Amino acid sequence: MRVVPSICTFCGVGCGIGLRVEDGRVIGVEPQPGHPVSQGQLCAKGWATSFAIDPQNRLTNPLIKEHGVFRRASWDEALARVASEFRLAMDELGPSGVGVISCARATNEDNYAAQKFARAVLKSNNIDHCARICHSPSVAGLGLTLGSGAMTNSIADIDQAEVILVIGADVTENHAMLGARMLRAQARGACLIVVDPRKTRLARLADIHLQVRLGTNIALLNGLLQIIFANGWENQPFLAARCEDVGPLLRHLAALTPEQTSAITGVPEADLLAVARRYSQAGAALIAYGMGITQFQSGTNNVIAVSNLALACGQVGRPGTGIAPLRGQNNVQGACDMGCLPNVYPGYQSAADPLVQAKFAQAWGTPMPAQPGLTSLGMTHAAQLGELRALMIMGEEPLLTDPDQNQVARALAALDFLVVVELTLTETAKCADVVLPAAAFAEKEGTFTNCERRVQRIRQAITPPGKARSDWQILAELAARMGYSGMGWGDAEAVFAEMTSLTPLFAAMNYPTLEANHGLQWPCDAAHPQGSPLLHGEHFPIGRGRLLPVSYAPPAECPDAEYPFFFTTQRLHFHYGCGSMTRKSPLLERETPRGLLFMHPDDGAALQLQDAQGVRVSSRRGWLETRVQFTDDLPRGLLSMPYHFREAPCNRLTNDAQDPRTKMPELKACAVAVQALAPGVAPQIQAGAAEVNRYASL
Ligand SMILES: Nc1nc2c(c(=O)[nH]1)N[C@H]1C(S)=C(S)[C@@H](COP(=O)(O)OP(=O)(O)OC[C@H]3O[C@@H](n4cnc5c(=O)[nH]c(N)nc54)[C@H](O)[C@@H]3O)O[C@H]1N2
Ligand SMILES: Nc1nc2c(c(=O)[nH]1)N[C@H]1C(S)=C(S)[C@@H](COP(=O)(O)OP(=O)(O)OC[C@H]3O[C@@H](n4cnc5c(=O)[nH]c(N)nc54)[C@H](O)[C@@H]3O)O[C@H]1N2
Ligand code: SF4
Ligand SMILES: [Mo]
Repeated sequence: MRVVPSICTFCGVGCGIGLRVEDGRVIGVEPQPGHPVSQGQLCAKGWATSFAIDPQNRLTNPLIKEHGVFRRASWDEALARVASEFRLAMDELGPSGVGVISCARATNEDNYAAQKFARAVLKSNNIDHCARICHSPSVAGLGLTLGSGAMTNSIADIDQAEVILVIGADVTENHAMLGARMLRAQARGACLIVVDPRKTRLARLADIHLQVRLGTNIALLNGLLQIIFANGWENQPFLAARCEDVGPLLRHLAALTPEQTSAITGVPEADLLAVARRYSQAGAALIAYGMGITQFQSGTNNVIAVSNLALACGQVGRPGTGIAPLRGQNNVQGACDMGCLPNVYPGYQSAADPLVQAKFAQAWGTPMPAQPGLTSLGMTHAAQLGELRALMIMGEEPLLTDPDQNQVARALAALDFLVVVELTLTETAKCADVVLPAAAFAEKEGTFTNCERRVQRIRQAITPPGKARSDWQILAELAARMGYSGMGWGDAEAVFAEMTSLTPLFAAMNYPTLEANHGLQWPCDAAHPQGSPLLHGEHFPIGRGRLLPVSYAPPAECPDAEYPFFFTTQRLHFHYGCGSMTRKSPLLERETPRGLLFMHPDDGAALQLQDAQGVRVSSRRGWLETRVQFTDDLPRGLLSMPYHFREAPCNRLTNDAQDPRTKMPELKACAVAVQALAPGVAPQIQAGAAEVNRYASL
């Protein structure tokens, strides 16, 4: 048995793992001793990796759909078909008629190739990925206020914080190693504050839990700031030296009172006062936040409100302080950094800037698109209008994970051509015309960038199953067939080297230095050859920090007589995303029953429901059936579902009302009605759960 060092393929913490390899198979996983992030530990998902990538659960051949049925095809035939369909769409509609959705689970090298393919071959800025529905408001909001959308400090700063303020993140479940580290910090004396409408595990263990009403983040954060300024607790020297004029924000807050804040948020005034004092007066306080901040139509403003609080108290730019957007996917930071966004090239170089276009046109030997690109949901809408004809989806499952499933299904059906590059035959892949088998992380070389901007090496431990190939290899081959020779890299290292040569943020990185250091944190350039664990120590990339006034606005859809419950969505520790990987593990499947609706027992009693009874849940967009589970984690009137279960797809219900700046949909709030199924009647299964492995033989 060999043990090959790598990085976990699930969440953005980026734990160091060892892949145990025997007879060409990954038979198990162990924690990497001495890894700076995971410190020799892993969560249940990390331990279960071998099931997720097992050849038995994988696509091994290109597939072409004929008369509604998939058949095996050679790479030659499948790629020829993809190339000709993209050509056809481009001939008819030009570059705006085609697009690529990239993959935050794949490597930086794969993502660099995806955006290069979109821009250099398809001549289109229609390139996006799941950050759109995850942390796009962080990229935009912190970009506006600080000049950089990434985590300002490092994970290790948790150990130095006196106060840890967690807003809208369920850290012990979703960033388990960080949750554990926060609890260790609390045990050594740090004050832990959690702001969440649910009593999460961390909220129950916290020193203070502010159980805010759903969607009232801005009211709460503005209210805390008002109390801070009213008591003179702001950091005057920091404001004077490091920030732009605070006047407009002060005037904006002047009319607020703690009574009003308490009335809107449901948080007692005494708790508001305690949190305002603790956070502002701490020697070092850090804020960590997640989807409870970003997944609203007010997402960008929520992020700005977080940033206002941190800047006003000067809790940025020192050890133990900072703003930590807890990036979700193992490589979502990287997919953003690589420019898999319609508005930026690698390293956030603006796609609208003619100088940047000229730079890449010269480097890549072909003109660059000047027309702005579409976001992922923009592509969904364009497809429905017949304005987008051919789409490549590389490692995403929008049919389960995008809002308003019925609308997504209509959009995919309206396309002339869909190609999906995947590890398994997901629900989205089943809709495709061509499916291409991708190599999983253990089967390729490359890098992942975790939530603290740490670029880490992953190593090939085994060969890909069947004919599967790395995403970048597939894209390079396709580019060549479409007449572009600028992607003929020999290996992943060559892709990385090209990227660093064009991206100042990564200028001093290369594979040997990454390997020697357990990865390096960007910016990593001549001035910072060892990387940058701490950002904004002296100044912000935009010079002075900006405090921007933002106002509370309720979610787009609130409960009413027809749909009387507020509905939100969440994650569970034992499953990941669409479940296409974690649900392959019998150990993880055993931990969590299929599809659930969480409800306060008193709401259940009012509806005369029994625990575990079948219910039909409906919203203005669709309905589903599942089982109810009573829990006092939730307040009365608020229901919640996890989004991992294809047989109970909560995104049939969710609303795609969007943040005007980033097009982030409001995945965390909509209104639903609940109807009991007769006792003993099993919920209707939405998508054949028994199909999980039906296509394995293909
Ligand atoms: N086990 C597991 N881990 C994961 C993932 C997974 O699928 N499974 N996915 C990964 C990904 S992609 C991501 S982005 C991260 C996400 O990690 P988190 O950000 O922790 O994700 P969620 O559980 O969706 O939502 C977080 C919290 O927001 C709260 N919330 C809802 N509305 C509000 C509100 O109005 N205000 C406040 N303050 N809070 C609110 C919810 O109650 C919930 O506890 O997790 C990553 N890690
Ligand atoms: N209601 C609701 N909906 C949500 C959320 C929510 O909180 N509530 N959260 C949203 C968030 S934050 C996110 S990030 C999205 C996530 O949405 P998705 O990105 O669609 O979810 P994943 O389950 O991570 O799907 C990724 C797919 O990538 C494949 N994959 C893994 N590695 C590779 C690789 O190397 N190459 C290729 N080609 N494929 C690979 C896996 O097999 C898997 O099927 O969901 C969003 N949807
Ligand atoms: S905390 Fe995240 S990175 Fe670490 S083992 Fe768990 S899923 Fe993997
Ligand atoms: Mo995410």
